[in-house]
Amino acid sequence: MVDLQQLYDAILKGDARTAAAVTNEALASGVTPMDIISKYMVPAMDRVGRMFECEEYYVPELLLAARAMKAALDPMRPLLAASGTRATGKVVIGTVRGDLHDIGKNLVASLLEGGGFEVLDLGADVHPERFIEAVNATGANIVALSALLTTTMPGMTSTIAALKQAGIRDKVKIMIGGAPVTQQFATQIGADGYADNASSAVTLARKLTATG
Ligand code: B12
Repeated sequence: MVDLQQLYDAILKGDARTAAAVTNEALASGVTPMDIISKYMVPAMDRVGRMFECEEYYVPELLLAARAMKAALDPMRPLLAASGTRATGKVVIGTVRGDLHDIGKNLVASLLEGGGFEVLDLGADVHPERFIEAVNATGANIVALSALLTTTMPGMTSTIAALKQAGIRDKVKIMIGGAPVTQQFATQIGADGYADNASSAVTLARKLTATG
């Protein structure tokens, strides 16, 4: 029986090899990606966040934990994508300009794929113009924006303004998220929806693309 507590500990210690190995073992023994993500990976990253806040961890430890998260997420991607039904919509997702945090955004992207959406992930530190190019190139019907810093939240406002300026705001639904983001902020900047975690992001994306 695989001990998933080891995955939690590996993320905490920034041990990417163990994180990947335990995840592979868990998947092989039939544990679902959603259980691994929600019961072990997200709680581990939350703990890392708290340790950073009380100065037990510094930026190098955060980077190692982020690398371990990625190593655990990678073997799950094909499974998440395969579990999806036919494409229900196209999503362009990215972390806004100036912001390098991509762990939560990656989880949202993977779960959207798992939920049957076609996802183009533009990465982190994405300029508004890049979102516009991607929407035009793919015909996406959802733009998903992530921000983890209070100082980069205005990047969401300017991305929406740029989409308006380019004449494509009404062709897409815009959903936003990230730790400092709130429903109130979403309403204030004219986004179409907000979700506070990756599973709710999938529910929201389905709601936003539902017809009739
Ligand atoms: C890991 C981390 C880093 C890593 C990021 C690595 C990476 N590849 O992502 C590194 C070391 C690079 C980093 C750097 C910095 N960080 Co940092 N970081 C964190 C930390 C500890 C965890 C973030 C995380 O991954 N959480 C786990 C994921 C799963 O949660 P999440 O991102 O919130 O995502 C979930 C939801 O929000 C939602 N969601 C996310 N995106 C989206 C998008 C959509 C569309 C939807 C619907 C939902 C959604 O779903 C996700 C999954 O459930 C947080 C602390 C915290 N408690 O959040 C600080 C934190 C965000 N960082 C902080 C700071 C200050 C910084 C730095 C400025 C530090 C510095 N002095 O250099 C730099 C800034 C660099 C930059 N320009 O971006 C502050 C921000 C303070 C603020 N209020 O603005 C925090 C809050 C720590 C703190 N308390 O001080 N950081």
